[in-house]
Amino acid sequence: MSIAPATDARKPAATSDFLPLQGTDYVEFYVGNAKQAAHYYKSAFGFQSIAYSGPETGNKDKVSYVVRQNKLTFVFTTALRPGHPVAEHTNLHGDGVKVIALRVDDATSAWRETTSRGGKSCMEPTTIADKWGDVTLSGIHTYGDTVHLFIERKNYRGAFMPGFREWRTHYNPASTGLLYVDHCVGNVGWNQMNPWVSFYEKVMGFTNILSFDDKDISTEYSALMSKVMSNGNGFVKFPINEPAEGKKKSQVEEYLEFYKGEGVQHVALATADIVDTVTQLRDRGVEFLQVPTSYYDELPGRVGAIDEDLEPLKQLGILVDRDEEGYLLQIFTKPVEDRPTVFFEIIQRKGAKSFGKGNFKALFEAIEREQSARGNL
Ligand code: TYF
Ligand code: FE
Repeated sequence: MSIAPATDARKPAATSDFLPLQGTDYVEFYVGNAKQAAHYYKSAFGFQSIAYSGPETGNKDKVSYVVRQNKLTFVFTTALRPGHPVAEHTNLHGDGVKVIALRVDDATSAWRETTSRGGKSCMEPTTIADKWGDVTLSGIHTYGDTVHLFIERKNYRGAFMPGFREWRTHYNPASTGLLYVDHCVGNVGWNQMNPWVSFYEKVMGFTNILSFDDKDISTEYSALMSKVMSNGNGFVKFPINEPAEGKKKSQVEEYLEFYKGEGVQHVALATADIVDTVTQLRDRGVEFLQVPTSYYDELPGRVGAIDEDLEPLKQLGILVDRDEEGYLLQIFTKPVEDRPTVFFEIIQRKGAKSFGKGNFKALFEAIEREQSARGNL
């Protein structure tokens, strides 16, 4: 692992930041059945109903449900007809992340700055309006069929954005304490990590804040390389993984095979109380990767004193890692689709800005056990 000295997430964005980002506005999933997906995320993850778009709101070809928990907004979209681009997307990829939407002050400037640096447009700046105000959107392509939309909301007062109506229901399961997107990880093809690192540097002005090479990760375990890209203020972080040659088939290769290309591998969701959050998620049926209990025998020696009691961490399978600035607690769900593709990480940072390198061995062995059970190792 190497930590590049240039970027400090606490520093204000440099004046030269040509793409100031306020954070993740929403993550949109293209799915086979948005009604059921929204229900799953409400029931299992504790999201609340926010907005709906479909035939009743004048959208004849597709349906979208918007759910929210604190600053975390997910959109689930499905096609109503075969041949629709959303249907083509789910036919090829299965359920997956289509849009990582980023909040900006000026979506027109974001589009101009990124496309003039080589970003491929997927949406020219477009302003949509209703009686609650207007929202300007623009966007560029990133890896695979994934896109980044730039969302300028100014003082829009509606439920989500024009085209959506408020979604009210009596079914409102309690929050599980999920707060915001900590990072979104992309899996890219062989030798594609560095080209995508350059894309985030040149087109979006991000910097490479951490790197994991195959020697960090691949000696005995599922081989991959990873570089973490961050925007200037550190609110948006995109690790990029590529497979590496190892003794076994890389988990990244398994993903690429089943997703039929590059795409989002995991979305890390922040919590301020991981023991409580994971207890609730588990009670609602979310399945997590498990590490051997020996992991907890070695933990005190590896990370030293932490605020949390060891026993609940062990009961729940929560992992801990320390860096120069503090420590973090994290846990990974199993893939949330039948294809072994997208999964979630639940993360609580206590000062640490790293990504849990000390957990890679235990984590990747747990992933390998799942891969092996699927016959894909
Ligand atoms: O985002 C990260 O870098 C950590 C670790 O396939 C990680 O969550 C890296 C690769 C991977 C699973 C987790
Ligand atoms: Fe992660």
